[in-house]
Amino acid sequence: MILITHWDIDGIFCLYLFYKRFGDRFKVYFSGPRSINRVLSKLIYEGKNNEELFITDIATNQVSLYLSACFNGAHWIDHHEIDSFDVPKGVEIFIKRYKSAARCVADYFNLEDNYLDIVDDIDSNNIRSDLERDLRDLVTAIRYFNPKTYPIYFENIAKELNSGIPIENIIEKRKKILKDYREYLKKKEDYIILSTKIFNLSGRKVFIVEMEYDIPSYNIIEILQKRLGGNIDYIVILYGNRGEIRTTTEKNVLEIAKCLGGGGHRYAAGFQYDNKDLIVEKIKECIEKVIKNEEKLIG
Ligand SMILES: [Mn+2]
Repeated sequence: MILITHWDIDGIFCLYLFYKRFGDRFKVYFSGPRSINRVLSKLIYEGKNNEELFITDIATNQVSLYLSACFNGAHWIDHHEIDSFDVPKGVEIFIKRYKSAARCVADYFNLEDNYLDIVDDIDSNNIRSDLERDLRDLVTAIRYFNPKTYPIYFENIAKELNSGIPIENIIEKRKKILKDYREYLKKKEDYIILSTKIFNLSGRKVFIVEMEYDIPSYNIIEILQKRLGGNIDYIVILYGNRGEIRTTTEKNVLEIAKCLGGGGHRYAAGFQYDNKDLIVEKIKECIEKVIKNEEKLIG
């Protein structure tokens, strides 16, 4: 059996639930929506497709569904909204609109778990405690400082969770890397502020941040809120060839992402782009268009 899970906190908790359900009788790989096709192709090329496959917390695309059909049964357990796809024979899709994929996994296998609320909070960007923030930033820090070897760290965290070690101890053991990451963020604060353009579009506050560094949107938003204060209706963060859209006022950002050819969730969406020179204008156009449509609906 093979599990491919997302390389974030939700993906790690999915892995933990698989350990809980199956012990360690399976091989795990980490991937994401932009690398899933490559990972599946590689596994098929290496002849590993005679195994049963589970994929968690990674949004499907049509090609990935076809690739997963080459395995000895494939199961997608996820919470990302998808368009209607052609689902090939032997492929099962289990998608529920929960806040985390971990909750979908728990539902799928009928497991109870005390950590699901924490994962829901973190994955839906609704951090409610220092513990949740530490856990989120720890996972980011591990990937940032260990871009090649992070799977070993993530597997160990999931195994420690499964052996009953409290989450506080799991974080405490790795507090050095968390501290280093927070110091790194502190040094980048001024850069982030200087990279932010502020607009008022149809009465809504819009921040567009052009980033040279791969700092996650949640860290950027916390820095912007701390330094500039207040809520932000739309935050668009540009990473060179892809953008992330977020809101701190529960605006629907999915429609804006769709207007830019992307997708995601209502409060967290993304898109890709080629032309750096045109993208800011295009984003502004899409935001204006979406606001106009919303106002039309309200009447
Ligand atoms: Mn997720």
